[in-house]
Amino acid sequence: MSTIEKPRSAVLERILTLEVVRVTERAAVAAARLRGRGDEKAADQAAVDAMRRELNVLPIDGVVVIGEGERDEAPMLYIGETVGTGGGVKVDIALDPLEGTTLCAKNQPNSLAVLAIAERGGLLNAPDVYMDKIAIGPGYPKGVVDLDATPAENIKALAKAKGVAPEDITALIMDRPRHAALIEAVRATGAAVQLISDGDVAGVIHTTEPEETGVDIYLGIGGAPEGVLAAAALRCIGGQMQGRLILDTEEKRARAKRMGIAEADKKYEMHELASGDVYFAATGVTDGSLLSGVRFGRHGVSTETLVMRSATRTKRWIKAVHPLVEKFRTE
Ligand code: VTB
Ligand code: MG
Ligand code: MG
Repeated sequence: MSTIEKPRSAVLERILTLEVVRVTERAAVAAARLRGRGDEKAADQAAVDAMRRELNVLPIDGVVVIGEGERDEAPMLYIGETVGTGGGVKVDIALDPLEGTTLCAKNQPNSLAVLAIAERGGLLNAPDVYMDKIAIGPGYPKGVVDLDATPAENIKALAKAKGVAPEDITALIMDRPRHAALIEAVRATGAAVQLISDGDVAGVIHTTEPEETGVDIYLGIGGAPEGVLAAAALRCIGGQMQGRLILDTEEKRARAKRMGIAEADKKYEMHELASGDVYFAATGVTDGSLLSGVRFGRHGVSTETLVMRSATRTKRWIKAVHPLVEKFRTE
C-alpha cells in the first residue's frame, strides 16, 4: 500500500547505508563522552569534529548545504564546506552533529546525531534562522492540516480525519515564551499539549508513530536547519510537513536572498524542503523515545541508529557494538 515515490536513483545507489550510519555513530559517541557535563559547546564541537572526519573518508563529492550554529555561534560544519574524498557521487548534505546540545549537556532524552544526504540540489539551502513548522504522520488525506490555518482549525481537522475528538489529539510544542498564544489556542480546542524543552527533529519524527509516542501533530517555531532535516526524515517515513522561514529583519532577508531564497514568506511543502532521493540517519546520543543513547559498556561502545531512504522507504534500526573502543579516540 505504501507507494514508492520515485524510481530508485542511480545517484544515491552507491552510497552505502552503513557508511552513512558510521558518520552519525561517530558523532554520537563523541558527543556522548561529554553527556551530562553541562558543557554544550564542548559536546557540540566533539560531535562536529567526529562527523567531519568521518564524512571526509566517504567516497562522495559532498557539499554541506545545511550546517548549524550561525545563530548561537555553535561550532559549525560550514555551509558550503566540501566533504568526502571527492570524485564520487555529487550529493548535498544536511547535518546536525549534535541536535539537542542542551539535552546532551543535561543528559536528558532525545539528543541525536543527525545527517541527511540528497542528490545535488535536493535540499533547501536554508539559512540558520527560525522556521515555523507543522507536521503530522502518514495516513491522512493531503492538506488536512496547513501552516496557514489556525491552530484550532488544524486540531479539529486532524481529529476529524483521525476519527476522534479534539480532546484525543496531542500536539507536541517546544516550551518557549514565543509559543504562549499557540499553546493556549491548542488547549482551547480541548487537545493536549506536550511540551518539550528542545529537539524538534525528534519532535517531528514522533508524529509518525502516534500509537507509540502518543503524539499526533508537531507545531511551532524551531530552527530552519532542523526543519530541513525533519522534512528529510518524513520523506523517508511518510507524513506531511510544511515550513516557513522567519525572516523578520532586513539582515536575515538579505542573507536568505544570498542563499537563493527569492520569496521571503514562502510556505515550503515537505518536497520543497527535501526532494528526490534522500537518505536520513540519526544515532541516539542520550536515551530517547526513538533511539537508545550511546552506552559505554564493559565490552565496548553500543550505539543505536535509525537509517532510512526515501526512494524505497526502507527503515533500518542498526544496533551496533564496537569492541574496539580505540577507534573512537580522536587523533
Ligand atoms: C531549535 C530547535 C532545535 O534548539 O533550533 C532550538 O529546532 C533552539 O530554539 O531542535 P531556541 O532558540 O528557542 O532556544 C533545538 O531545540 C535543539 O537544537
Ligand atoms: Mg548543531
Ligand atoms: Mg540543532
